[in-house]
Amino acid sequence: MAIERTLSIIKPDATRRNITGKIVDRLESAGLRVVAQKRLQLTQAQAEGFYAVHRERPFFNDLVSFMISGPVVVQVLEGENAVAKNREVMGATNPANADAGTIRKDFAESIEANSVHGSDSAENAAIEIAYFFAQTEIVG
Ligand code: RTP
Ligand code: MG
Repeated sequence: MAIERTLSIIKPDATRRNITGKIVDRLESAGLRVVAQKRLQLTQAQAEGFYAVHRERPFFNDLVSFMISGPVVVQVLEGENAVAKNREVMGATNPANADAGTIRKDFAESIEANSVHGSDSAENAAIEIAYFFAQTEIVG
């Protein structure tokens, strides 16, 4: 199996509730390793750039406002099939549809304030990792 890297973001609803450690525990317990991590207050421009693919979606402005409403923790996760593994541990976008035992089922507040982001493909993971991290900041 391929060792991959993926970008994870612990969103402002989770930093606000002081549950970043609980979320990292779920990721590590699933076999994902945190090989880079920093806490950031995103600017509007950073959040808009990160979510540029959603620019035309009706929820775009609300999403950007939410993502700059407090600190986030951005992480690079490494492990076997890290992209799919992380998505599995996160659960469905809407916590109402998320499987039992997933991060979003257990911690998300709503479809928007859903506690975590995870890259949706290996290709996007590479782009998203480079958006936040220099190579020298990633220590595997
Ligand atoms: P993410 O990108 O954050 O990992 O989440 P995702 O792939 O499961 O969901 P995506 O469709 O990429 O949407 C990105 C984020 O936008 C917010 N959202 N709000 N109000 C709404 O209907 C709505 N739909 C999506 C969520 O924060 C979602 O994670
Ligand atoms: Mg997405």
